[in-house]
Amino acid sequence: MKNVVISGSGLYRPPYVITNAELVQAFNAYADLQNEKNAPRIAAGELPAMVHSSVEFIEKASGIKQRYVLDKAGVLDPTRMRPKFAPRPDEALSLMAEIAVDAAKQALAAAGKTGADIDGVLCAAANMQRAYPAMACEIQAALGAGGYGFDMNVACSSATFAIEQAANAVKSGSAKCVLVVNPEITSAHLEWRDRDCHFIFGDVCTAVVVEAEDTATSSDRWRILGTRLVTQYSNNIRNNAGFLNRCEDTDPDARDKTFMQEGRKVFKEVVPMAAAHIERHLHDLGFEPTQVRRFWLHQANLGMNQLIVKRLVGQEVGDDLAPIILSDYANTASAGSIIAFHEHHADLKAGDLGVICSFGAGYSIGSVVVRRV
Ligand code: CO8
Repeated sequence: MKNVVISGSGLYRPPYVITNAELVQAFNAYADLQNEKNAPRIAAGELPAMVHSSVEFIEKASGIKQRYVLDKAGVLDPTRMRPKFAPRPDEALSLMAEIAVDAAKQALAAAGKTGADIDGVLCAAANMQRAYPAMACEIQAALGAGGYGFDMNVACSSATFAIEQAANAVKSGSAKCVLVVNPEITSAHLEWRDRDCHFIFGDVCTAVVVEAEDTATSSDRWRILGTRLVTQYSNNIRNNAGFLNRCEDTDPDARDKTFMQEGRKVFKEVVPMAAAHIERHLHDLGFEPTQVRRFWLHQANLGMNQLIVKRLVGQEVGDDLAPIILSDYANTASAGSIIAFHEHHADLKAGDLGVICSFGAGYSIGSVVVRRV
């Protein structure tokens, strides 16, 4: 079996930042408008009044301080509360493909490759812009890549699950050089009108190049020592938007057609699952968690990441062992652990061991154990 490496990564960062203060101001203005509109029903006890959000709560509960978005004005307009994107003609590059191509070109440049070197494109993300043709085919064409492309969705674990598919394709010889790209336009599926979750997500796109070690020319190579995926069905993170909605005659704007979660349950159930998963994966590869130089974890909640690493290494650890990027980016679904890897690997030395691990809806957990070549 060939050795397989991650030989380059890229990150597209959207042009706009929304701070917690800006977000809370817009949410509170929306809540005031709703309360005014519904005043008679609230007075009659038919509806609860909406309660204000708070910057202090958001930072304390999640560690998130700001998020990047593709559209700011629509999200912060208290009469709209969602991004506004102009529809594009079928002949134009679609929005998801546009940000994917940006991140992909950076990853290709880092790996010393061009689109022509790519013979597999996996577009892996928590949401796809359309049903078909696959986003991956459009991205493949825009990059001038050959081979094949397909889309895959395992929510927040889409990127790690795709890295396993890419590594297996290279190992088996069905592809030589695979691009994994994660365009996460989470702002379009976040319920900005729900106080419990309006602060959670941000937009971004990440990309990595996966190829055989013997074709890699980049000086920045990470040998994939092993990948492990697991899923366990749970309704605690759910979104019922789908192609059957119009046949069910349901309201497309109903609460269940955007992101919903039981955040407390997710926290309690996923922390032990993720810690045990990483520990077992490392053991099976002959390592102890204390030998890991860096954990690039999914970025959903600061406390969650601190607890997972504490379970693994037995003590409180700082940013050096498990870097946190969600303070700047918020939860970027499957891109979170890849942003952490992209921004925080340059200081590691040859021989250093690292773990990329995602966890999220499904539930789904994916770990990728790597060593710097
Ligand atoms: N401002 C002020 N107070 C608030 C707010 C707010 N915005 N929201 C809630 N509160 C109040 C509540 O009303 C409650 O008050 P009381 O105690 O009086 O009832 C109190 O704060 C505590 O509320 P919670 O118990 O809900 O707060 P937590 O401490 O549990 O924190 C979190 C909430 C931050 C959501 C936390 O539970 C968490 O982060 N959990 C983990 C979540 C997680 O990991 N989710 C993974 C989802 S990511 C994923 O898989 C991707 C899915 C696909 C993405 C699709 C794109 C959109």
